[in-house]
Amino acid sequence: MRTITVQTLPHANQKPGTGGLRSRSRTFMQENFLENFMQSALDVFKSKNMRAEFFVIAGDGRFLCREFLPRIIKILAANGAKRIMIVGRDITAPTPAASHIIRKYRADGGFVMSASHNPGGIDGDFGIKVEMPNGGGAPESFTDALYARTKEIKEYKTFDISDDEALALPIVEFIDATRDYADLMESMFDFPLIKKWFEKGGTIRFDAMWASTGAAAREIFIKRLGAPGNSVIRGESKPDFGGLHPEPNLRYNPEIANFMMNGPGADLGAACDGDGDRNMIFGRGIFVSPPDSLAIMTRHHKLIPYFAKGLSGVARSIPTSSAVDLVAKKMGLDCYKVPTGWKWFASLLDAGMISLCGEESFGQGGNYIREKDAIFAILFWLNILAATGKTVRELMNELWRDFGRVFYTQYSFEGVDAARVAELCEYIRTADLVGAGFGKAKIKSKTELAYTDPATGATAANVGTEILTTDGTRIFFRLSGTGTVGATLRFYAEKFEPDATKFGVDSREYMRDAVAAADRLFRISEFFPDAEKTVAM
Ligand code: VG1
Ligand code: CO
Repeated sequence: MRTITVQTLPHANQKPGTGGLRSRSRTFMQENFLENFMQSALDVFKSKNMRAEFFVIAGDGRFLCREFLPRIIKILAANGAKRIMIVGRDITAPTPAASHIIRKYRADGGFVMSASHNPGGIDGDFGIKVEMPNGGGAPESFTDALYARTKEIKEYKTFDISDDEALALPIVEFIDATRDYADLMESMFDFPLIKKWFEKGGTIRFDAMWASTGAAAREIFIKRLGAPGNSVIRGESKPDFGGLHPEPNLRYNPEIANFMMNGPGADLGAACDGDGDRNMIFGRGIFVSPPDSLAIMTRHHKLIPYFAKGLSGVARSIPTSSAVDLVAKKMGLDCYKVPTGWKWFASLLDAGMISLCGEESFGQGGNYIREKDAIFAILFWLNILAATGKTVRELMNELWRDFGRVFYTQYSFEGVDAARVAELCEYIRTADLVGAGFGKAKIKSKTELAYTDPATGATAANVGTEILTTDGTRIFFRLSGTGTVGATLRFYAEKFEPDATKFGVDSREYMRDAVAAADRLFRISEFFPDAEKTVAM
């Protein structure tokens, strides 16, 4: 095989964010953009003395996945890879399935071609998640070194062979994208019990949003569990996700929301994102917020065969509401709070400190892999429904009755002017807001949060700003790290409500005054007079 060394010039903006490197597809199509990033990643593996011989390559099926596959293979091979395992011939698999395969086959790491919930297609986004031997995203120590490397790269190694020859290299093997993953799910949940629940008429409506989970969902829900044949919708994989923005929340998936809230509905409604790590859950006429979903999972974990012996601890991201804290406290479980990004859970999972965790952005997962997992979360719910015989609404009512309800809302200003965002952040950071009015209440504290990982000692600065008020509202605010245009600001607001007569109120309605007060406090209409507010929940 002929290894060649190609001269290259650095590309700007190859800094990985919350979940890998993301850019416009057209940016990724620039000469050597992909090659520079891949070579830099491999250089970091080597500089950190990590083994770099066996890699898994996966993708969520979006535009460029198939085209980039042979180019990635050539670079890995030219850099000494001895084994390359590809998840599915069509490069369409959920990220959690890739995480499982890295772990199961003990690979040295992996590359997942996905920009997750960002739209796909030539005018959409592309991305690469760099995965570690634990099956989780690279920590900041790795991505910082990777970014530094991309700024000085001068050459990369590749094979001088055709794309077809690359795919046919003897070190390349293709494995079934669904089987290992479905087997794993079957080993964790009570499939016979869920099967009976479907036999007795239980129904699910699962929306794959034309992305990566359709095949796994059909295999698991319909084939193995016997759900009705029409349970999976938008289940074919399309390179541009049919033009959808595959982000399961109330803003970007009004279809499933409408089907579940206004009928005809199903016993369980769910949707997932582009790469199958996020999920949105509904019962008949009821939306379950992700923080509440994590609280329910924690509360009922003993019903899941895999968790029957108990949890070592739980964790949530800092922007997630405190609903799970209340449950964990009563159950005597440790509850950790980590910065945004699944890698912060991964180190606690590696250390055995937690076995279940979740973030507000529609993701939960456990210690069996190192990524969040949509189908896992949906099976968790199915298992609870089947084991208790209760409805989603009954389970939610019980949660609120026993612990109180933590009302929660999340909204963003997406792709706004980065310079204005910098000004706003500076204003919030420097303004003396403590004591300022907040509706009928006052601001009690304003804190810039930093974090030290209790397992590894790794630190994170700029986690976000937390504002507490005298009426018990918590506002959290941070910059997104997954956008590809301008800057995206995220706001999170929660308030604990013990009064049962108020539990039935819609959370966006309940939080309306607090959001209006926060907008005034942060002078949002001055900074972003025209920006649309994206309300996720
Ligand atoms: C968002 C979410 C975060 C999630 C990340 C990756 O990040 O807020 O919770 O971990 O996306 O999700 P940000 O920085 O834009 O807020 V995904 O589904 O890659 O894998
Ligand atoms: Co995702």
